[in-house]
Amino acid sequence: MEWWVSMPKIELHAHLNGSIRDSTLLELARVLGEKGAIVFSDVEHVIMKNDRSLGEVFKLFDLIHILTTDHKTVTRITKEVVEDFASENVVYLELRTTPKKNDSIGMSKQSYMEAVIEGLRAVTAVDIDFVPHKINTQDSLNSIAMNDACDGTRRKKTYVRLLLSIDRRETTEAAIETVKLALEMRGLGVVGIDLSGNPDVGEWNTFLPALKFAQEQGLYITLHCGEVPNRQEVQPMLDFLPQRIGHAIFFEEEEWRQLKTSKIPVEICLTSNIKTESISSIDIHHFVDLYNAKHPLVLCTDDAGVFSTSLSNEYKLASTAFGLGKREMFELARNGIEFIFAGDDVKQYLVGAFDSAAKKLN
Ligand code: 6MZ
Repeated sequence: MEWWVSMPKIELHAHLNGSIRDSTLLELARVLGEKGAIVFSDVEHVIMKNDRSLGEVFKLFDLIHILTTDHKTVTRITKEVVEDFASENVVYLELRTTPKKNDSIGMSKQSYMEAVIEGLRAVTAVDIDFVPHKINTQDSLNSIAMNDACDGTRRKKTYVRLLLSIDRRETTEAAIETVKLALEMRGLGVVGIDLSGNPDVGEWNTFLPALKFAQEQGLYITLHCGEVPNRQEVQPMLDFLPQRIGHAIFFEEEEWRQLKTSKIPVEICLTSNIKTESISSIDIHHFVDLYNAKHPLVLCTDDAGVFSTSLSNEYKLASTAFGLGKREMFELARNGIEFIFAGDDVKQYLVGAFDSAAKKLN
């Protein structure tokens, strides 16, 4: 197995409906095609298209949502997405999704999220830890050591935590409803809020009341920030002091300075930025500047399905494009532990898992 696959990894920026297998999407489209709800051949080439502008990506999401938004399918895709990440040694996954309402099929934001949690419970390929509970650190470390001693027999364990996304098309009231739901579902692995959706739509002030409320209530917050040029937004977003931001592409000089001073960790999604042509070529990606400045960074997939990538592939890509070796990439992955939206007990477990993997790194 290649080192970028076998090494433990942490995924902090993955959208559920962007991470679906093509084979599943095609199967769902075929079924809807047979029912006459869509024309399969029209949809097939949209799903299989490889390069899309950012605007086209959001049109694709509207299509994906038509295919996936029923309780049974939401459960299925959650299970598959988590199993896919676990199979490439993602030891900690923060999965984000936009709770959806669809009265015609009796779906509320809450029942959508219950279907997601059902999907986590349905995972059988690995042990999933998604409900926050006090971990006995010594027992965890013993179990890592024991598993190392009898390699091959251990069941893999993946931590999963959930972030509820506010879509930029939503109203203030809808965004507040999502935050309230996140608070109600805290005991079920929901740890924070993400602001995402088409960056050309909506205004920061619309979401601010909901985000402030989330912040006051102690939920973790990550914002898509600077995915398109928007002078009105980047600075207020940085002033808000979210725990992390995603992308950080279109920043002005002063905004870079503010970001670096604030030390807000950045979720970097290389393939997504290149495929949407937000960045024209990987060698000018801001990863390099932030990495050299030792700014907190974490490599992520964004939408592994839509962009035909995987977290392992993102590590391989960064290693090749920026001339970083296996050890540097391992350190980069391990540094991500500091920015996860989970408690010290989970962090300590992950440190143990990385330490144990480091012994096998040659
Ligand atoms: C901004 C994105 C995104 O929530 O239905 N999403 N938002 N920028 C991106 N970069 C390409 N990729 C995905 O997953 C799909 C939703 O995630 C957001 C969009 O709102 C998209 O509809 P869920 O599970």
